Amino acid sequence: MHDTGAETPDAPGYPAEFAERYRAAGYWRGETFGQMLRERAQAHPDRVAIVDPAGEGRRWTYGELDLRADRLAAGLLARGIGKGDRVVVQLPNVAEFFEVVFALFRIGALPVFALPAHRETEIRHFCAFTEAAAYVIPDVSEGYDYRELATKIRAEVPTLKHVLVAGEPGEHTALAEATAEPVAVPDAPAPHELAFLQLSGGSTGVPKLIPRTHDDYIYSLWGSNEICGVDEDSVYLCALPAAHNFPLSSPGTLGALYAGARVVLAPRPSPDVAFPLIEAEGVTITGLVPPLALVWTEAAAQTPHDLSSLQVLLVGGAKFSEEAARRVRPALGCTLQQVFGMAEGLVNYTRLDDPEETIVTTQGRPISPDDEIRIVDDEDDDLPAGETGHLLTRGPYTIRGYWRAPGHNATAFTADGFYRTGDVVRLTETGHIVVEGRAKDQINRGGEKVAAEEIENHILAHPAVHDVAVVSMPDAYLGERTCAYVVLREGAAPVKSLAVKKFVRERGLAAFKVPDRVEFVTEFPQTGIGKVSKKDLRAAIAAQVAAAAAAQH
Ligand code: AMP
Ligand code: DBH
Repeated sequence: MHDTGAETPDAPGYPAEFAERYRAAGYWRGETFGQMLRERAQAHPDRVAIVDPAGEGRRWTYGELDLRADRLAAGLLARGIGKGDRVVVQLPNVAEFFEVVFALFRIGALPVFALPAHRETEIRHFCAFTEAAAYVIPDVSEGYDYRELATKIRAEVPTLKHVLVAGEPGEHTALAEATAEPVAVPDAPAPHELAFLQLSGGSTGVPKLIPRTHDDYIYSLWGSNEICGVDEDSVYLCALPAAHNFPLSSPGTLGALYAGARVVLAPRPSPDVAFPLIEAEGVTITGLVPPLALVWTEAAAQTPHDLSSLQVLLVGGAKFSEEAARRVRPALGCTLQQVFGMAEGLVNYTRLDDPEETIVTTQGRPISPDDEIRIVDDEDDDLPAGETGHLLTRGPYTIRGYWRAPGHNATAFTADGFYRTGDVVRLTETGHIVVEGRAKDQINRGGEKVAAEEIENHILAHPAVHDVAVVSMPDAYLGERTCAYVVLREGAAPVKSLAVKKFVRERGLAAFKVPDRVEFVTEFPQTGIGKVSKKDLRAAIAAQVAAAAAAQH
């Protein structure tokens, strides 16, 4: 009998007393993803689960998804992939994403969720660090051939024995060829065990991995479903990249499948792709990052498509401005739900019946009555009610530590297990959270997180660069963009801004991590104790951006 959470030598689990409490309270239902899909398929085999409009258009029923997951699970087992093995999954919004992750869930192998934008440097790290046994890719997507990337990574990472391709496999193995007649799974995962590793946006040199259990994640799904009104009649449009924690779980595709609802996959989130899908499929709910929510709001005014089925638009991943939030209901005719979440756990929503003022001015309140929220000063002392400070949290679906990161965990969590979110927030009298800023060294580029240190390390590798500091700069569309302040080596030949960007891109990084702007300086402003003052750099670039904008008017 297991009485704790994620019992694994790789990641700190929930202490026994907390695990017991979360079970007794009914948050942890003792379900796994594998069973969950089986039960839905038995209850309503012919109901449509996944709509993938790409290509000839596919509609998989719950029965079909269940069978496909079983067949792929058997094929993976036959290839020697089993419980606890890591499998890096880098798929766009295609039906196979669900076939693959449910097959892995069933055998207890752990998907490592990469984003389609990730390139050589990130994928090499995920595969090497997790000692991945397999890597799952599309053939070509958005003009990029993932098979070539896989060939390179496979040559470099000795544990990586299998590359599975959704589509034309080239020198690798087609997913369709990797299936077998369903078998009984010898050592199926238990609810308290790990289900997958999610990525953190992070603030450190290399991205950290987030270990989530079946029990804790499934709670975040049904908790979200209740708050967002998702039931078996819902139709969820997945417009953001499916692997991201927001569209995966808030309430996302997995929440929708938990409810027995229908998931519609949008290959791209732009209105020209999404609006026809909303009309054709009767989409009731979807989630967007703030820049896309703005684009949709504007496009809705002149679209010929009928969007009247849409009841709820979730917006999160980055701060949604009050002005933009106010425009959602008039433009799209649906209820806005702000969502402030993190792959590490805690998710907050404004409620559907909150007053409009609360919906447009706050980022919501936690899913669970047992989500513990502390707002503290720099010394970890609790602040008086209503004051702005660092958000710490602990609860039934928030991790107690990153995967294989004891050193980092020692500072990322308090001694009693609170996660330091790095967000600076305050609480309203109604208990709603308002995000006021950020203490972590990260740039939030319209929901895509960029860890300053990661980019700084890459730029420092340039032979002409002596020092670098990456900071955010304000941007009307994305909220923030990245600006790299560079000090060149004495006597180095001049380097152009474009050359620095090219250098970063050629190191094989996701495009969203390439600095938007590069400024050359001879020294950095310093803080009192002689560290680089990023605060001053942010103020300087913000002033420059404002002056340039003023000059245009
Ligand atoms: P990650 O830890 O990579 O999953 O990113 C989660 C982070 O995204 C949070 O800690 C916040 O910094 C940011 N974030 C997510 N949603 C919001 C929101 N609605 N408003 C402001 N920041 C947000
Ligand atoms: O930004 C995030 O990581 C995020 C935003 C909204 C998230 O993980 C979530 C909801 O679950």
